[in-house]
Amino acid sequence: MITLLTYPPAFGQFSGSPFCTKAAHLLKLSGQHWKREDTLDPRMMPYKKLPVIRAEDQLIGDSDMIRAFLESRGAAFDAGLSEMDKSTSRAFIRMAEEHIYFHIVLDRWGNDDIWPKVRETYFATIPKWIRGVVAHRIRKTLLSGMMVQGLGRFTPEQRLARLEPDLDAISTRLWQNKFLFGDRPTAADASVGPMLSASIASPGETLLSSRIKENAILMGYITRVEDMLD
Ligand SMILES: N[C@@H](CCC(=O)N[C@@H](CS)C(=O)NCC(=O)O)C(=O)O
Repeated sequence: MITLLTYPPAFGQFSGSPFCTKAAHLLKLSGQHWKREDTLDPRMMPYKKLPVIRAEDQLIGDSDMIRAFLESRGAAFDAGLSEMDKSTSRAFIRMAEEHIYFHIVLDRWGNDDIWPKVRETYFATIPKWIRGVVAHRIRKTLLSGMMVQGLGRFTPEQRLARLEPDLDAISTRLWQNKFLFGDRPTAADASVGPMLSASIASPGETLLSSRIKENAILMGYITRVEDMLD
């Protein structure tokens, strides 16, 4: 039995972290037996991040490495895809995880209206008298990381303009398909679906969440991917 070490559910999602939700999708698609174990503290984990899986006393961190581990056990997430589609899949995964994800971070941690709700959810187990100080310190570190990454320097309007082509690219693939590469989910859906779900699940309206909610194709896709974890 594989154990997925994950952040707990938040904002109606499998986890407050779309990467943990991605790992849950990969596990489900792999057909392996698995269970979840929730934690809020990644400090003892490989790379000090979640998701992590525990399999036969081995800890495997990072969702890409989790994917590789499951593939080494026979999972074929992209079975039937052409080499051309596999290369596009790679690019879609990177777009979701290395671009859309950081907009979610900024929407949750950088938006002064949304932040208080995020703080009270993510840091709920920290005693109230110290919660504000701890959360503020982590928020400051994270937002300075976003300045280094670059997206933290843009206005919400400029950020939406950068997201539009990504959302168009995803919608285009879904125009005639239930999932990104046809009628059945593949590895790209395990990454793109949770990033879109997390984008609309942040506790408050943002330009990104409104933009996605206006798009019936994206909303239908989000529901289909979320349903896979039922
Ligand atoms: N590249 C990693 C990203 C995982 C990640 O960024 N996890 C975040 C939550 S969404 C985390 O655990 N952050 C804790 C920290 O940075 O201290 C993956 O694919 O698993």
